[in-house]
Amino acid sequence: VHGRPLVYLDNAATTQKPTAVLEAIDAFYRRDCANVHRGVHTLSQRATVAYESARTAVKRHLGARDSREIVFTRGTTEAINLVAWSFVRPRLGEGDEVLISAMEHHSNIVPWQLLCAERGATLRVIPIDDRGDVILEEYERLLSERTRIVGITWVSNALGTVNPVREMIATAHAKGIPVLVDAAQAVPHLAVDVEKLDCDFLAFSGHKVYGPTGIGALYGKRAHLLEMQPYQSGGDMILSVSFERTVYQEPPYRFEAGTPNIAGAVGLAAALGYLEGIGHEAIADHERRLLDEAAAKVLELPGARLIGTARHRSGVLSFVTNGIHPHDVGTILDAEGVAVRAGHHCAQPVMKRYGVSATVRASFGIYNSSDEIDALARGLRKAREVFS
Ligand code: 7TS
Repeated sequence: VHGRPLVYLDNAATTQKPTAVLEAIDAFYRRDCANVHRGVHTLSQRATVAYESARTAVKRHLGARDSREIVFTRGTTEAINLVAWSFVRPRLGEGDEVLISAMEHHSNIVPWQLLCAERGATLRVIPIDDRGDVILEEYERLLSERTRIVGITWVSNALGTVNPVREMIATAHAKGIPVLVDAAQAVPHLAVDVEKLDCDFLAFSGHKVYGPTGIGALYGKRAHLLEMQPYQSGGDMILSVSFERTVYQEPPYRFEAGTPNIAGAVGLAAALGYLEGIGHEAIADHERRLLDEAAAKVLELPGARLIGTARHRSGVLSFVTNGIHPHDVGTILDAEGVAVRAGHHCAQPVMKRYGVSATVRASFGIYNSSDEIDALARGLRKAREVFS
């Protein structure tokens, strides 16, 4: 980039793809390309096996009990919308409440706002403290007999906060309230076990875990999925259709109308296998070191302030530099070959909470190195020189 080696520190937005993922997609299109669940011919059967094996890979990676608890979606956004419209909508009446946190990505805010507006319900927000931790006493206070769902991010894309989701789920369940976990920023960095978490739903995106774009998954407890009506409809999600009456497939197929992203699922399975090959402990150790190094280097910069200093953080370092707009920092870093995100990170309420309009965000992945943190620091010093 601009004649420099690329230093890619925008992994929270999307990740680069390992060769294993590219090759799996290439092999699918070259050797096995056909539609799924319909043909008797060999390629169709191979495509179906590849697609359903990918579902098993997601089940294994999330620690789910049953592959039928995995619904393929376009990503986290579509998974949250599916829960909102198919699970929550029929349960949400006038005066009911949906509870989310103050650090949600827009995709875990706007669907609930739309739904609440339609049903005459209220969106409630768990406040966060100055460090970027949810205030758990407030959370408990906000859980009421009117709360129909809690939607909480596991890891914040704007602050890096790792929320105590297991405890939060237990607290909600003690009051009989189901919980959806937005794991878009968690699956790339943490070990996930939906059985241990006991979450009702969990959503993530393939492209943030080194897989392709346009594929992701929703984990949902089987009992919930069985109760839910289709969200979109058409081919592949039916058992029989007549003009009088249509009988839907069982979950998960009921929620996968139309030709799915077969190659995407194949690529996602390869990505999860790749991550498992490295191992979660190694990933966590490596990324923890990068995060600590980057935080120390950023704070050496005069006038720099971290946005998000929660006790437990992962993947993301958000900061502002006194007197230099984040977009200017981002532009100067780009000229040095360093890719960061500058902006509100689709979490405008978080920016408001900290009284800033934008931050610079460096976010880390498995392939980043200490040398790259040095390149970030050099770029930041350059920005400081240009603007001083
Ligand atoms: N939830 C969180 C916590 C996210 O960080 C994102 C995307 C989403 C949901 C939506 O995921 P999608 O794959 O459906 O778009 N976050 C970002 C980001 O931080 N920069 O670009 C996208």
